[in-house]
Formats: sequence, C-alpha cells, structure tokens
Amino acid sequence: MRVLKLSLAFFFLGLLNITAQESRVPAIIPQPQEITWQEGEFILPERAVICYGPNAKTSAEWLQQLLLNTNTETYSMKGEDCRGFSLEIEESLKENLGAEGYELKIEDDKVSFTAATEKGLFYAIQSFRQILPSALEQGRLNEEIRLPQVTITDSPKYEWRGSMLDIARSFFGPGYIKKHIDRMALYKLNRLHLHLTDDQGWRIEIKNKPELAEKGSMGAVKGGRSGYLTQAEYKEIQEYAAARNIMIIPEIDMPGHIYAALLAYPELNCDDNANLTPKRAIPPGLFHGYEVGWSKFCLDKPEIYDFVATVLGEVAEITDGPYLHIGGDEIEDERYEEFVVKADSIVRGLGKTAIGWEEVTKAKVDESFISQRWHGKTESVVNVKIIESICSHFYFDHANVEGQKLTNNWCKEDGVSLRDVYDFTSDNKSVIGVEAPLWTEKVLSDAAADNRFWPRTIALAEIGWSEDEDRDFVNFTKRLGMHGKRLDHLQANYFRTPEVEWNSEKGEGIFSGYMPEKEEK
Ligand code: TNX
Repeated sequence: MRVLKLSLAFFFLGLLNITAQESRVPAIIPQPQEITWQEGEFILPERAVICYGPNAKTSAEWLQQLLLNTNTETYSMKGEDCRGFSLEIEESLKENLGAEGYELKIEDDKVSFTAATEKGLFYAIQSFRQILPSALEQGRLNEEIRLPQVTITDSPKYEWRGSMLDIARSFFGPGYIKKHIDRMALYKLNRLHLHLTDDQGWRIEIKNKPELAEKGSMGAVKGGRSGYLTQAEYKEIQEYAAARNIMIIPEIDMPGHIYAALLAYPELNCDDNANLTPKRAIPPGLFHGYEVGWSKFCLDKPEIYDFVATVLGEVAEITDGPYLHIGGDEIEDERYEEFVVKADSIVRGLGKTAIGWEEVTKAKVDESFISQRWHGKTESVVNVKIIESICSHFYFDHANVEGQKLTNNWCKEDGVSLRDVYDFTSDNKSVIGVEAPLWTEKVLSDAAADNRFWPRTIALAEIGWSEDEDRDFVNFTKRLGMHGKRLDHLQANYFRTPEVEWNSEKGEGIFSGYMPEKEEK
C-alpha cells in the first residue's frame, strides 16, 4: 500500500490559520507516493558543500546549477554524508523504487538525495526544485531561504510518461522543442514523441534522400511555419533531452499521411497518382489543407520498401532510444496489413522496437510491437503493449474550454478540460503509460502551443506518475494553482483555466496572456 502522509507542519509557530499554513507547504507535482512534512526548517547556509558518491557527479552539477540563484555558495566534491547536500546512488533501492524512484530528505542541517540511478537523482532534484522558491527559476533571490523539513519516498506508476508534438503540420524548431523539454523535465515526464512527417511537411533530414528535406519540408498548413531539423539538430535535441531523462521517439508516419514524401519522390506514387484519393494535391504541388486520409504510398510497388528501409535506417542510426514510431493511422488499403508487418520487421531488423497508432493492431505484428491507442475502436488481432493517448482525455489540439478558437473537436465537442485529462484511469494490464499528442493543424505559433500544452500536460504528468488512490482533483488544482508563478517565471504561456485558482496575477481573464482569435486569422 502506498501511503500519503501529510502531517502538516507547524513550522510557522503561532500561525493557526490553516490557509496560511497550507500555503507554506510547497506544492509538489506529480504527487509523490509518500511524503511527510515535518516540523522544523532547513535554512540555506551561506556556504555549502555538495558531496556526491560514485556516478552522481552529473546530478551534483544539476543541484549546483539550481542553487546558483540563491545566496548559498556551493562547491561540489566526491565524498559522503557531508553537512549541506549529499547525493548518493544506492543500487539496492532499485528493488523497491525502480530506476526512476528516489528518496529526498530535508533535515535541519542537510539535504540528501538517494536513488538507484542518476535518473532517480534527477527526479529527487526536480522535487527539491519545486520546494525552493519559484522566483529562482527566473533570477537571483537575495534573501534567506527557509525550507520545510520533509521526507519523500517516490517512484512512478508508469514507465511511459509522454508528450507528443506534431512538427509536420506546422514546424517547431529546436528552440521551442528545448523549452518544451525543460518544462516536461520539471514534471518528471520522460518521453518526447516527435511527429516528424505528414502530408504537409517532411521535417527531418535524410542524407540518402535529400529531396525529402529540400522539397518535402517546404509546405505547412495554412498560416503554419515550414522547415526541418537537420540531423545535427535532431541529435542535439536528443542529447539535451537525454540529460533531462527524456527519450526522443521519432515518428515517420506511413503508409498514409505521406504526401510530403510523395511530392519529393514522385516515383513512390502509382500511375496517374491513383494512390491520391481525392487528389487534394498533385506532385510537385504542396498541400496546405487540413484533410486526412487521402494520400498513401503506392503499396503495389515493391520499391517503396527500399525507400522505407533507407529512411528508417537513417532515423535508427541517429536515434539513441530503442523505439521507432511508424505511424500507420487513418488509411484504407487492402495491402495495409502487409505493409505494417513488413515495416515492423524492417524496424526489428534495425535493432529497434516499432510503435504505431492503434490501427496497426489489425495486422499480425510481432509481440514486441507497441500500440498507441487514440480512438479505441480498432479490433486488434494481437496482444501487445499499449500507450494510452485516448482522444477524449489526451488530445490537446482540442479546446481547453468549450468554444476556444482554433481547436479541433471531432473527438469531444466541448473540449478536453483539465478535469477530463485528470479523470483518466485504466486497469488494462497492457498499458505501459500515457502520452498526450499535440496535433498542430491549428496551432501555428509557440504561444499557441504553450496554451494547448499547459497546464494540461501537468495533469498528464500526475496521471503518469502518481497512483490512482493518491489522486484527487481538488487537491491537484490547489497544488497547480501554486505553480502559476513558477510557470510565469518559466515563461510558459499557459492557459489560465478557470478550474484553477492561480497564485499569479498575470493576465486578466481566462483567455489572458494569449488570445488565439486575436493573434491568428
Ligand atoms: C487524428 S490521431 C490524427 C491526426 C490529426 C488529428 C487531429 C492520429 C493518429 N491521426 O492526423 O492531426 O486527428 O485531431
């Protein structure tokens, strides 16, 4: 049994006002498995030593960076149990806490971080970060910092806690992607799925098929940005993410949603472009519309598999993680199943594991395949692991509140509210985690992407991490409200949902900060 102990601190003596006390207890999101606030404080000293055990040097550097904006001068050294800060890897913790779990203890004279791996230490540091004043996110804080004493023992519910960004419909470059990674890390998300290709644009350089980036990247939805990631940029993003315990999951969407490739390499089409129905665009024209399900490879041509192998081969080469996402959504063709089985075996031949949208489970894919559930209507012929992205809870291209402009509503007409996200539960044993996609047909700027991602991604993070019995929407919204300023400091243009009482004054109304209907046509 996981217990949530919240023995409220009386560290501000004389304050019997519950509200004031509660606001003194920092809000940690996702809710840790076990947390006990204690009486007493830890006052950040003028000088402190950060000592670290074997393999914990990088974590010590993260902590040191976190303390840079405080008045505490730190230096780090190898060693154990010093007064101040200590970071230790203890492999035996793996049994109970897994690779990502951790213990964090704030006592009167020291703060200790313990975990089985550096991933766990990274998360201990993120929890500590949320206990520190949010102003540190932005700049120097020239005042004494007093922290409540606490003991946290924590580990995630799911191994897969993901966010997806569609950079194909409308391009988002390394700058935005890194910002997104920073914010994901604060909330202990660990997978960033990049939807790299679609009808409107091809966004990743493939050296053996140079026209994909050169020609295929020129399109975008109406009003959206075009462009592509070079392989060097992709790798840099991947490294940046890995340092924050986030794995990049690249998606090459096939055999449908493929027009950008078909215009770059027209030989992948059938005669008379019979594979394009209706002909919403014809090579070499670009496609700027929103419609789906009208393009596919010419599945009768064996050559398409050379193309698939070349592309996936290069993507596999530049990708550190074990997964390649092959798409597989929204396409009708009698050779669909054959294609999926072949693409799966190409992926396995490259030493990777294939992921696909749930339609892939109409085909007899290998048992290693991972299916990403989004509408829940596919009749599956296989028993494979599942990533939950069910649209009624996790489609962040849908409105934050009913009537929000520039949103899709095919899955849920009144939008996907914070509460809709939070109310997700599953008792399906095949589910390895959750992931929320942001499709960008109608998301044309960084500000708009922020508005759709935040704060719903924070609710997603709690679903991915915390046990169902530790979850409570009212309690969550209270903690989330206390993150308003932190999100402001991180310059996240979050949607100030009326479901939350924010601790920040920014903006004037529920659409404050960002008004899509004003910014975009
Ligand atoms: C369905 S979800 C799609 C996307 C669209 C999205 C819009 C999925 C696998 N396919 O191509 O962008 O709906 O909500």
